[in-house]
Amino acid sequence: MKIIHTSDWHLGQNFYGFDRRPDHEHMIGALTDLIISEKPDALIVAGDIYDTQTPGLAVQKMFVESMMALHKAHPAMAIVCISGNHDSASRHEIHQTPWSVLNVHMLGKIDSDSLQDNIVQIEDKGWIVAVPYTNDRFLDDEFYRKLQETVTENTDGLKPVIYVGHAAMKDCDFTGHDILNDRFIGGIECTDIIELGDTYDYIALGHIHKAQTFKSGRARYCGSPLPVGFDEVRRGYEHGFTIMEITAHGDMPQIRTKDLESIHPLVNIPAEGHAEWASVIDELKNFPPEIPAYIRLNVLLKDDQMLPYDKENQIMAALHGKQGRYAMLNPTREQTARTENHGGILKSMSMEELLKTSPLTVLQSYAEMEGFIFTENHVEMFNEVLESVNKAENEDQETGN
Ligand SMILES: [Mn+2]
Repeated sequence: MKIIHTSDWHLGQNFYGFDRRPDHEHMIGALTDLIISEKPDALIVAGDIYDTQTPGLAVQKMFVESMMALHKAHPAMAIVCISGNHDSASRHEIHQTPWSVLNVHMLGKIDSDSLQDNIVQIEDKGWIVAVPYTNDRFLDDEFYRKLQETVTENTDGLKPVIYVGHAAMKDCDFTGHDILNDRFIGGIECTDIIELGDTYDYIALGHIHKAQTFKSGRARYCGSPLPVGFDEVRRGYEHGFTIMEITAHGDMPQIRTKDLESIHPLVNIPAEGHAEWASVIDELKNFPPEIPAYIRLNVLLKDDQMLPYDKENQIMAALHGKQGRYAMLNPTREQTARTENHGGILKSMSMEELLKTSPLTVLQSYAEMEGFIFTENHVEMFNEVLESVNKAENEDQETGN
């Protein structure tokens, strides 16, 4: 079985007032070409099709036309498309019936009582188990065990079984996602991939925009084909599509990637960290005129320095005659920048590392990132609170509560 794995298109994204439609059309064009040359048995779209739960009509039309183009590129190919946290699960399933005629499977929900409905058979090749994003608490150990049982009952044990999901997995590289502000982080919305069980030969994931393979090569986030934000172009972030091939149940999946070059690259000035206003404007003046980039300016402010009152004019003058477009200013106080490395440690931490870090260190890093200075007094107060929390917990355990 050969599949192309993609996710996190975020169609209709309002990007600092710019219309990303040309970027999305270019992405769909590249995917169409890839399907024509690879002729996969299935295309997997692992959630976050749209950027919002109520996409505009023109965006919905673009989605329908895109899916038709992808289908026509190789009509024998099945398409399995699940909803993500950005999509509306109900809206996702509205046209499920007509789509199914074209071997396009739109799955927005999963029901414990009819799990077999989410198992898509790829004729003579294998199965795809489609699990859309859900924040329902019923997705506990029992759910995955029940799902595995249903999969075993409905498959032959010879052909490969692929799991498709849209979820945050523990111990992944969350670079580009604001882990301290995103609700799903911190263990609350994180799934331990072990819970899924060993039935699946390849776990095709969406949600995390940084492409990465884990679980000894059996699980992969394909990543967003286009950078969705300016933090997704730093530190070796790659964007594109994943091609996976596997012959029999138990085989190792063979994974390849196809890079996608965005027609409007996202550019940070400076490329890493922050720089003072004059130096940022200089770099902007020297920016190659022929690159139609969206640009973020990362400005460092010292002491009580303010941004210049005519900043917009200076930016426009620096960009004069260039194809690059100014998207946003990202200023930071020196205090924050100086301690950014501290917060940076937190940002690049795996979930495992984060859980091993002392609560005080986590709080201090967070406070410093927010520009709040932690004094000895605060440390003392925090330790007092922590002590009483620990004490209460111990007492609970002793009394069996
Ligand atoms: Mn996403």
